[in-house]
Amino acid sequence: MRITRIDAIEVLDSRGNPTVEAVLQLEDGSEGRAITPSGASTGANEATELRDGDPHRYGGKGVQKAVGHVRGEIAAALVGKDAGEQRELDQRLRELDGTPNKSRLGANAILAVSIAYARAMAASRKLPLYRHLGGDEATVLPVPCLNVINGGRHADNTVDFQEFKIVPHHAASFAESIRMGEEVFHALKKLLHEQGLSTGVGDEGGFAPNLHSNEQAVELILKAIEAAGYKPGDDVALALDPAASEMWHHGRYRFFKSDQHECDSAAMTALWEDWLARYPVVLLEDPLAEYDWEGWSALTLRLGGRVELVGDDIFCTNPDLLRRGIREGVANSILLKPNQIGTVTETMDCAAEAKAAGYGCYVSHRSGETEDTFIADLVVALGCGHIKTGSGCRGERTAKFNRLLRIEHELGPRARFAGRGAFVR
Ligand code: 2PG
Ligand code: MG
Repeated sequence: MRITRIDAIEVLDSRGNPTVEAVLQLEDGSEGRAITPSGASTGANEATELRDGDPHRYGGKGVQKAVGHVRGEIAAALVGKDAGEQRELDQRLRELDGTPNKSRLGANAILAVSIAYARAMAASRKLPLYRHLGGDEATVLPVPCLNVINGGRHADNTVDFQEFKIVPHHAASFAESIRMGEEVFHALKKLLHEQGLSTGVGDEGGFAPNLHSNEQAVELILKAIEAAGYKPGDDVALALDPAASEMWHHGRYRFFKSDQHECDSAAMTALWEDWLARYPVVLLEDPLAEYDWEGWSALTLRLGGRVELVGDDIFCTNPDLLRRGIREGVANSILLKPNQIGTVTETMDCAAEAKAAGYGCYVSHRSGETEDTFIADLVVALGCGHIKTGSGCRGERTAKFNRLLRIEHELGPRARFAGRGAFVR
């Protein structure tokens, strides 16, 4: 199947920053379109998001160069050719770029083309995307982890930790799980309102009130779970992403938004051990910084049997970093963000390596998102059982939930909800 057209434009993400949209057509008329998301609390080893740096456009954040690379070099190399399987197309894109971190053409340009190709091929095969990527066995719907309180770099409040998530895992279906999640989300809104706290939302749609401590966020959520008629832990558990790399300050952890106090890696680990004893937490992402490999190993040894420990910044969806983590006993799960590595194939390969090593895989959005729902299909294709894609509101977040609701409906009796078993330890 030959590629007949590749085009791109600059569109907007949920923070109002420009990003790349690519569209790709095949000779049978099938078309695929994709938009690359964008992170704020990015890992140091992520593939390069190419920005123009021209202060006169979008404060330097324009992506005209990346768009130009899609329309120019990438189109010139691929249009008129049979690109073969996804793996071949992605390999071609990597060779064309020629750098280890996709810094020449930009991972934002490359990923948009990679996903657009997957969509075009799925359309050509007349298959839904999850099935095109995951085959007949792609029938597992994930537990959604809703980020209902935002802090850290994602909100303008006094909360240091970035994400406080609810995990409605005791449900018969994805649809039921989402309903439970939304009920808790609305109960939390009511509770915040009653306590005179702000119900304005942060970048990922979670509430972003000023609180007197990080613990208060957890306490409020536990109350909301009960107010919605559920049992904390049994029905709805908790997941956290403190995004500890953002707290890293000269080898220590600084509580940079609340009281400015600092502690070392051992004290941070002790804090998490204490929280795990007090709160029904099933997943802890980036509990330590990406620079703290030793601390991460020690923490994994201590807490790995009790909770899913997800490496986001420390792995950056990168197989080399994941391999180091497996060797050094770091984490027991990996966060999968396609734009951290830059192609569909590399993202799926990373998941396969993680699974082979007994690690969990947790599919993720970025804080800067769009209406693109690729990750919803991806999580079903991988069958890895849990996803984070924001809170209970904001269209760019609910777009992924809505896509998963449609997939569950389409699968009918074949659909299986991952439930509690989705979390490794
Ligand atoms: C994270 C993400 C997504 P960002 O830290 O896991 O929630 O944030 O996209 O800003 O890196
Ligand atoms: Mg993270």
